[in-house]
Amino acid sequence: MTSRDNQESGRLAPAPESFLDADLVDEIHLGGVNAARRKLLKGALAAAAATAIAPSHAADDPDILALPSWSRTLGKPVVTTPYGQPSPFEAQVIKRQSPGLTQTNQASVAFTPLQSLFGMITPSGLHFERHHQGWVDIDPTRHRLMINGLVDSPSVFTMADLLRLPSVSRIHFLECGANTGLEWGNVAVPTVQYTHGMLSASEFTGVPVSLLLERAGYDRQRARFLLAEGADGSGMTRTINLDAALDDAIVAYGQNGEMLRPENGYPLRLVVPGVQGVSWVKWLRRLEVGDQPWGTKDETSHYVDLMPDGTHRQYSGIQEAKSVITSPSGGQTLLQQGYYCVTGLAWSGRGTVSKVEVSTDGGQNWRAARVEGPTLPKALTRFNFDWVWNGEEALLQSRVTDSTGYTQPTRNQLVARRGTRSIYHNNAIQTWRVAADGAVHNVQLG
Ligand SMILES: Nc1nc2c(c(=O)[nH]1)N[C@H]1C(S)=C(S)[C@@H](COP(=O)(O)O)O[C@H]1N2
Ligand SMILES: [Mo]
Repeated sequence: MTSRDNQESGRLAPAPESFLDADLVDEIHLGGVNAARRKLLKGALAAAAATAIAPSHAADDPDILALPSWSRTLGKPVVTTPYGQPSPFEAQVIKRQSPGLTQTNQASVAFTPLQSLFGMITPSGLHFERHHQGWVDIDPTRHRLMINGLVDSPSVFTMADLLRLPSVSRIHFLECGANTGLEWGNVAVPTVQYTHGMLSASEFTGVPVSLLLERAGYDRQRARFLLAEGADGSGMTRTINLDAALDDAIVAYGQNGEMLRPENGYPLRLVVPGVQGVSWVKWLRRLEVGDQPWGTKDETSHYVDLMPDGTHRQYSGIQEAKSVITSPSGGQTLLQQGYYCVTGLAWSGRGTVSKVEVSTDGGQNWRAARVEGPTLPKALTRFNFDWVWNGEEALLQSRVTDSTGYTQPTRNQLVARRGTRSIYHNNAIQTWRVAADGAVHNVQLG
C-alpha cells in the first residue's frame, strides 16, 4: 500500500464505541472496547486494504447499490417517543460503574463514557453520578431553599419563587475531586471512562448566589463562608468560600435547557464553577452565611489529602488545570497505520485553557494541538491533533496550560509534591501506550 492508502484507511479506527454490536457489551464492560472493536472491524479492514482509495466501500457494496428498507417505507409517526431517545444503535454509550471499585448500592459512582463523546457538553443522560447515600426523587412543589445565618432577613423560597427571579445560564465542567484518584497508587485502570469519567459539563441555569445573598442582606463585615446543605439522606454539608460563591456560584435548576435530572440534583443544586464536585451540593435545601468554616464530616473525615509528611491538605477545593486524550485511549485499538485525529478535553478550575500540546513519544517532543472554540472559563475545551501512526510503539500524552500560566504537571512532578497517599486532585499528565499491534493501554510514566 502507498502511504496515501495508509492515511485513508487509518481513518476507520478508532471507531466510536457506538459502532459496536450489541452482544459485545459484556466484553466492553470488562475489558474496555478493544477486543470487541478488533473483532468487528477486522473484516471491514481486510476489505479496506484490498481497495485502494475508498477503503470502506467495496465496488459492489450493496449498501450503495440497493435502496435499504428505510428508504422504501413510511416512517414512524411523530411522538412515537414523546421524550426523544438516542438511536438503538447507540446502546453501548452508557454510564458504567468501575469494575475496579467496590460497588455498594447507594454510595457509588457511575462514570461518563468520555471515549464516545464529542464537543464540550455532556448529554444529561450521560452526566456522571456520585451519590453518598443514593439519589432521591423530590416533589418540586414540596422542595424549599432556606437562607439563614448572618443575614438581615432569613428567608425560605419555593421552587416557584426561585423560577420567578432573574436567571443566568453558564457552561461549566463538574469534576469529582476523586477523579483519576486510583492513579495515585500503582493502579492503571483500563479505560478513560474509569480514569477520567467523573467529569462532565453542562449548561446550567439558575439564580446567582450573589443575588440571593444580597436580597437577604448578608453581613458584609463578618460573612466569609457559606454552608450548603443537601436534602438527601447523606446529610451532605460543605463550607464554600464566600468570595467564590459571590463571584460565579449559581443555585441551579436547569441543565442543558431542561430541569436538572434527578440523579444530578433535581430540582435544585449548587453550581460552584472550578471547585471540586462535592461542593456542588445536590437537592440543595439550605445556604447558611457564617464567619468561619464549619468543619463538617464531608470536609474533615474525607475530602482531605494525606501529604508525605503526615499532614493533611484541607479545603483543597479548586480543580487545577488538567487534560486527557479521550481517543485513542485505553481499551481501543488502532487497526491500521496512517492518519488519526487524536482528540481530547482540557479544563481549568482557575480560568480558561490557553494552550494544549500533544506528545506521541512520552513527553520528549511536544506539538500544539488545535483548540476548538469557544474556550469558556471553567468549562471543558475540546482539542484535536493530527497524527500519522507509523506502526511503532507510541506514548500519547496531552498537557494543558491555563490562563494563569500554570502547566499540567507530569506524574513525577505531582508525586514529588504530594506523595502517593492522596485520593483527591490528581491532575497529572495521562499516558496511553500504543503497542505495535495497535492495542492502547494505560501506563504510568514519570
Ligand atoms: N446532597 C448531595 N450532594 C452531592 C453529593 C451527595 O451525595 N449528596 N455528592 C457530591 C459529589 S462527591 C460529587 S462529585 C457531585 C457529583 O454530582 P453528579 O452526581 O451530578 O455528577 O455531587 C456532589 N453533591
Ligand atoms: Mo465527589
